[in-house]
Amino acid sequence: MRKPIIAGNWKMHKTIEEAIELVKGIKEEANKTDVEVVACCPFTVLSEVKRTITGSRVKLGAQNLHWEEEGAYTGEISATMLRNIGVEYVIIGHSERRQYFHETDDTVNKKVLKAIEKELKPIMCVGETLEEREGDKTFEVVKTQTLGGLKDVSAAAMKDIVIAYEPVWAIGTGKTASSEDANKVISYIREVIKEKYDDTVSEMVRIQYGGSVKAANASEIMAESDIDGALVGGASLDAGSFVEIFNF
Ligand code: G2H
Repeated sequence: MRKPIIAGNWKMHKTIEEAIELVKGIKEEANKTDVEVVACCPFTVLSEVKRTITGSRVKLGAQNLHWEEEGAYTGEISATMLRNIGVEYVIIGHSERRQYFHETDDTVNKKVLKAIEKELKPIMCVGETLEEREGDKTFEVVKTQTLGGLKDVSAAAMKDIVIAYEPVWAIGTGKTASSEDANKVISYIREVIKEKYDDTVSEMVRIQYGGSVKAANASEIMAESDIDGALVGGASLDAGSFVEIFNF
């Protein structure tokens, strides 16, 4: 049995005051559910959010990290720094990072390996663009991204890895993949994991769907057999809507 995991990806939103208000609005409800609830916040609010969620079941997540231990990397944040302030999850390779900050399967892989080494749990994102989907390349793209990101990742480490399938054309656009289509791609990712590892790993790994998830479509998405959770952007910025989503 895979435990459902609903993660909010706040992206570049929320001041400290706004962040505290948001997590105060979700933590009590999060304590009543068996669903794993994660808030992936901007670096600047992580400490305050950590303070606010302490004693609740909400887990703390970041949205990026650098793969080096430390050094002259102006503007970057290391895995050790994230662990130091109590971060448990970290989003890696979100399509916005691939698109605007030139992240590749190779850099995603370096980040995943460093996160594992430092006992952070990666939420590794994969997904095709509209052009790739229309060119019938969806399966090929998600396979390449999944295997590229998981290069040299051991079977044992897979228990702490979450994969997020986010079709790029569905992100922030209001368009959602139909839940059946999303389930088909996610089942395929599970097949890819099975080929690389084995049945046990493939049955254990949690795979989320992301892309315009909201209260109105969460239950339908979560009802699919291979979908174990959601990575939620816009709809995680409001406590009421995020609570409705994780109470799908
Ligand atoms: C996809 C998603 C969260 P949204 O990026 O990662 O954002 O729900 O706004 O489409």
